[in-house]
Amino acid sequence: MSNRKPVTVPLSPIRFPEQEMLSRAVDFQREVSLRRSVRDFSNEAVPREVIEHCLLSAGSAPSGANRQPWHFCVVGDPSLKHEIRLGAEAEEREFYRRRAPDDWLEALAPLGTDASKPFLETAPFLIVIFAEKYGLGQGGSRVKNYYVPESVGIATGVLITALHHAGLATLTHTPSPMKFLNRILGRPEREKPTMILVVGYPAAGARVPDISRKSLEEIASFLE
Ligand code: IYR
Repeated sequence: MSNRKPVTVPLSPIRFPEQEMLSRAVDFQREVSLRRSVRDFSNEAVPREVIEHCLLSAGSAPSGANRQPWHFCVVGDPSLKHEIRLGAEAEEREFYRRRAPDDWLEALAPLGTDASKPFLETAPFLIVIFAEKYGLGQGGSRVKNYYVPESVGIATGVLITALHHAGLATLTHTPSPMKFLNRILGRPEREKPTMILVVGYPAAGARVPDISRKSLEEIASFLE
């Protein structure tokens, strides 16, 4: 057992009167409920500074033992995007033709997805999200990370929400398997790619599937 005392600093609390708290919660719900996964992107450039701030928001996510076990690879280079598209489409062709069981293909039918992923080249940025399986300490020793999938999942959620809040569209794309991303992007073996977040503006006239969200009663129970 460690008997080291934690070093502390004062909390900067954020608190609002109840009325304001409610209107903030309502406004936020309205805003995030407008987020949709977009598959039809414009090639219009996006300011890098906006992406940087959204990444810093993602980096503020809670993580196991504060290890912050994530790496975000921001890809804007057209030849890298092209390589990623080729790698992803090769895996996706296998997925749609062979790997996916019928029930999975049926579940995806309403979304109209297939193995063709032009948005991987059209969108100005692909943010490839890596989960750090372990860190590196002094002299290259392994430092254990904790709750890695949970931590990276939370950070990814913050990132998606921050990008949406800034007025950008995203798509969480998960070609499987994703190992090819380590090779293309030169990331070490101790980093596991978890998804490609496609970022940009929607194409003019973009349409999205007509889907609904579960009600509060379906997603939550109150035991008061
Ligand atoms: N990775 C494939 C298949 C896919 C899987 C799920 I679960 C989705 O919600 C959407 C697609 C693809 O990107 O097409």
